[in-house]
Amino acid sequence: MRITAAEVIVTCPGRNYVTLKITTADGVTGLGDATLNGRELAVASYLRDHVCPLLIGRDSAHINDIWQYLYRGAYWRRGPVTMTAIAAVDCALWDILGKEAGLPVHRLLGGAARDGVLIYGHASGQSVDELLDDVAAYREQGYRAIRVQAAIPGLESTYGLHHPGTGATYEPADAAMPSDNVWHTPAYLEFAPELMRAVRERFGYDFHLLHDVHHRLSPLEAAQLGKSLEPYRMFWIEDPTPAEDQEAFRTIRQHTTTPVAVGEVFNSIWDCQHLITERLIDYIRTSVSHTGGITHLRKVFDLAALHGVRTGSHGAGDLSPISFAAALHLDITVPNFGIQEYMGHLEPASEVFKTNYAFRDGYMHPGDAPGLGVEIDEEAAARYPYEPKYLPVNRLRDGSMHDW
Ligand code: CS2
Ligand code: MG
Repeated sequence: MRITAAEVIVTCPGRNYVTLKITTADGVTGLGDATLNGRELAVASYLRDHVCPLLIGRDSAHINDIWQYLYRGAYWRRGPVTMTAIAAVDCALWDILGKEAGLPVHRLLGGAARDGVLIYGHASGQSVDELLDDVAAYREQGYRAIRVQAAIPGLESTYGLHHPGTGATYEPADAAMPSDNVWHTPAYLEFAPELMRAVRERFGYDFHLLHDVHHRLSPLEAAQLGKSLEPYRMFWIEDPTPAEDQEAFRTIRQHTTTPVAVGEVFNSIWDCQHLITERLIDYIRTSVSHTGGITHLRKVFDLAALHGVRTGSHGAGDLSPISFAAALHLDITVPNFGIQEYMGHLEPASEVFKTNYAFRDGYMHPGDAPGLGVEIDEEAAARYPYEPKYLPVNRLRDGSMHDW
């Protein structure tokens, strides 16, 4: 059906989200998540100023042609801003297609290949004891997979810790200007095995244990970490070394059998092609909202399936409920599904985004509402104006820039 409107909604219910709403001549609307943490306004402008005007009058059912038009037509290809904008258009068009067909998107993608989508939650603590209590809380909720992060003794800050009192999730974009964190790798390499040993000693091995290194090690340090964690049978270590140096992962592969996951900072199949075809990783974490939407992410997942790599998509709280819903529709259909991150969303996000997905017995279910199954309350969205927020930066103790 002919596209008659394309609007960008920027709102901050607990954190900033950018949402694209496409409307067709028969009044059907589709939603896409266009949130890029710390660079939200760049994507909002890319959409408002350079994409939305080009959509008016096009056929909303021509998803593939619109994807190619926006990708090839920009001349300046790939990159997080461009591919997040294209992703938002793509997901909104899949949403419309499902609504017009009266079917959930997972049915349009060939239907469910599993009963539910295995998810992992984020346990963290300012101390090992606090972390262990958080793991216990996730186990009691029925989680079958849990990521663990804890404060590193001797470091004043580290990645992935709930801010005390915020409950089951956290938001790393914590200030109107980037806050400075200080990192020291030796302290981390000393602490990580102790942390995993404490988790396994208290809870055993009947749940998946994950950990996010968050880009901070050299390839050889990452190999050392992987080797030191082998006794604790990790489900994966994530982002062990900066992801753009794809060949660096061969060093890790040569030294350890600890599985490796990477990809949340990637935004196209070309970013991860070498890692996948060379089998240098075990899970690809590319997300539906930063990697060109359902149309492109399917291609990444199909390439991964050819090379024994499973999916493990990014699902942090800065990917909106629309993105999470779209991820579930894809996750439940692909043959090489691995796991889906679910960090939850800070309130009052649920005032703005009305969702249909549901958590049962450690698995998520996308639901059977037509399309993606998410609606936006624009009046509620207007009550939460954009707030400038940046992700932290990391420096080493000598003051030199490092990877956050
Ligand atoms: C993290 C994210 O969820 C993860 O695995 O790497 O929390 C990441 O730090 C944020 O999405 C960045 O905005
Ligand atoms: Mg991560």
